Amino acid sequence: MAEKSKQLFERAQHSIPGGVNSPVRAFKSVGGIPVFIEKAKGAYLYDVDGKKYIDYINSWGPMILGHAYEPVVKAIQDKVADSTSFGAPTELEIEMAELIKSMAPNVDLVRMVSSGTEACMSAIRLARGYTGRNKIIKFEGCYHGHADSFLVKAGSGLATFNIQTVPGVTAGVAADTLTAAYNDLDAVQELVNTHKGEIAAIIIEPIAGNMGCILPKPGFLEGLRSICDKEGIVFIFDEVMTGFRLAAGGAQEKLGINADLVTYGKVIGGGMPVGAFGGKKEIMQHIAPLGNVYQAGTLSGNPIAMIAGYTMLKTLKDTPSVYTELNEKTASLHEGLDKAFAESNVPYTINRFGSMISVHFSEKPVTDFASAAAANNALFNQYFHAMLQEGVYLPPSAYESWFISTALSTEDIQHTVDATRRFLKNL
Ligand code: KE4
Repeated sequence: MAEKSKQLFERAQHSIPGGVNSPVRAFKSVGGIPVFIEKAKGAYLYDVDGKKYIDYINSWGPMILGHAYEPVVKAIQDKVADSTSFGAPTELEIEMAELIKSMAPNVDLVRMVSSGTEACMSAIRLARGYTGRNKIIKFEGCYHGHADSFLVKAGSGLATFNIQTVPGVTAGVAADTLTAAYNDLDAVQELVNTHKGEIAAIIIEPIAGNMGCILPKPGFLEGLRSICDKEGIVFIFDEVMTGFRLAAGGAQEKLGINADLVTYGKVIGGGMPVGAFGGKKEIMQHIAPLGNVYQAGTLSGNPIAMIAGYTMLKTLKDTPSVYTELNEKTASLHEGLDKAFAESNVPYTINRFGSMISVHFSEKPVTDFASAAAANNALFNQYFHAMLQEGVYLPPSAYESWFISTALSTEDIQHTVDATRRFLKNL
């Protein structure tokens, strides 16, 4: 089984740390050998041994319209002949910025970068430069990329591998990152009282996706908004996962809450390396070359990445029914899984918002990192492998949201539910 993947994984480890270019791909927490992918189309991945999988990762979010979405593929093919990068301004970057502004609320100016990490890192630096303050508040289990300031009680791969403190992140940097539990507004108020006038920003995943999918309790985000208004703190929505996925206007639109700065990644690039940060002119105008908060990138606004992202976003903007379809498919998956679990005596809880969903083997509600960590994640790891055998590719960690694409069919959903039922029966 997976002979070629096994050989490739062994070979990869001689030249790539851990054999992968991003830790979450290594199956380290779920165990076993990562499958190496040959190609993908629509809702399906095909590994190097020819096995087909229903894909619930979708490149960790970008493949919202399914893999190898024709218009994006064609746009890239047409564009690439005119060179892959200029390092000089282009009209396409203006069109991309204008398109983002037409979709995202509260974005007067937007700067393109090449990853979600770069977007979040730049937004934090901007908030610090704008306020003249040093500290930030982030939430335990949220992941904002791998910039030093964020690697404190972070989610995603750090939670998966239980990395509490990251070697190389200095005590000085870590000291400027304050943390609170997700959904704990009192803890945030306490931090703000203790560090009066020192906090530049509160950064949050408005719907968290890096400790599984975790929803904000009613009033939580509204409470953070009012604390930021009162204290002159920059409120940053990290919408790298939720942006253009929950709605054309992301979580800001869906939840009706205004952020001061918003960061994007994943869907915005249609699978190409793109991130962005944007917000009110009053803040964004501090970014170089307008202001002195320096931020730069050789391949920022790269024409190939831009045409891929522009084609993706334009499709999402022009076809709002995509969001209804995504939500309906996710609801139907939720319903099917719920039925399968309810028939078993296995404790579980399913969290869902829009097309983000996660299954937790927990009898208690999962509302923050502690409750996600307290679930029976060893059982999740067993579930992961049982589903992989059944040709269902889930994120290889209980600390990840599943991602749905419009390419998912009713049959795919039914197979996922049936495979889950078989797993539970065989326990
Ligand atoms: P990137 O630098 O990986 O493009 O984006 C970082 C990031 C920022 N903010 C949020 C909310 C994110 O989810 C991410 C990246 N997400 C992970 C998956 N949970 C990327 C997968 C990986 O690390 O390989």
